[in-house]
Amino acid sequence: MKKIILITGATSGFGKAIAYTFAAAGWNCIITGRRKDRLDTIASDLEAKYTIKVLSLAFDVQDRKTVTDTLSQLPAEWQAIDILVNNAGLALGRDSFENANLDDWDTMIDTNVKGLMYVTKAVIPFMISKKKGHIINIGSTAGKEVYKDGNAYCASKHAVDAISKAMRIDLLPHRIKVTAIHPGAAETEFSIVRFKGDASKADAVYDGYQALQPEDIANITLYAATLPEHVCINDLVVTCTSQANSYYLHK
Ligand code: NDP
Ligand code: 8X3
Repeated sequence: MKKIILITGATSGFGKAIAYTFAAAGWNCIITGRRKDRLDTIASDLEAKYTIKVLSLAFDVQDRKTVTDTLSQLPAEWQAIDILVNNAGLALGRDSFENANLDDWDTMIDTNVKGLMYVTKAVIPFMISKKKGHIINIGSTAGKEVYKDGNAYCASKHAVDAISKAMRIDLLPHRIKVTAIHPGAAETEFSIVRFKGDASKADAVYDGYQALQPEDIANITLYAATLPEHVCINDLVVTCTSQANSYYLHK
């Protein structure tokens, strides 16, 4: 029987690369995100390229009721989820605390923290009934060190780090593995979203060095997901070779 992975934020960046990498490895994929058109295109492409099935579910992870209703009513053949990748997330703005926008703060915390918790809470019952499962949370180097003007984004990713530790303890009796992967700078749509469509600001983030690519994180996710049953990578910080941590990037 094919294994099932559920990936949030699969319309772009890491999530999309994770979907392609797992599909190529023969996993059935549940892909989610808000942009239904992108989900539909990706689903058709994956099913055409690989001998797998794809279920696409368009929802906003911030919407607690929709998340809960959609996931608790998954078709029976999709309920035996082996891996949940909590990847949906974003940064909005890069402003000093006193200048930052409260709506941006709300969106980051509602998406990166509360959304991750809503999705996980809805998926855990399926894993508990199987007495196994694996939750992979995409954190960030921003969840390890706070950098200037990172305020709420860094806080949200520190929360992902803490929530991952909490899940690992609480879910231990249910044999659910919890892995947190914390990437550094990676070339995705992240910066164009953060800078609200300003392509020159977004491009400048990746100028002068070779940043991580989505496939790098997808391959690492597949590695973490396919270790023997008794082995769990708990916490993994991954940067490109030019980056040491949130502060030191050699251009
Ligand atoms: P992208 O912008 O390329 O992808 C973000 C994904 O999240 C999209 O698929 C988007 O889908 C989804 N998403 C955002 N908000 C919501 C929402 N409210 N509900 C549902 N889905 C949502 O960026 P990345 O691939 O880089 O980001 C993925 C994760 O990696 C994020 O958690 C980010 O914080 C983290 N990260 C990124 C790094 C980087 O440098 N790129 C480094 C470290 C961590 P849609 O818009 O269709 O809803
Ligand atoms: C994304 C990496 O350094 O822009 O999480 O916060 S950073």
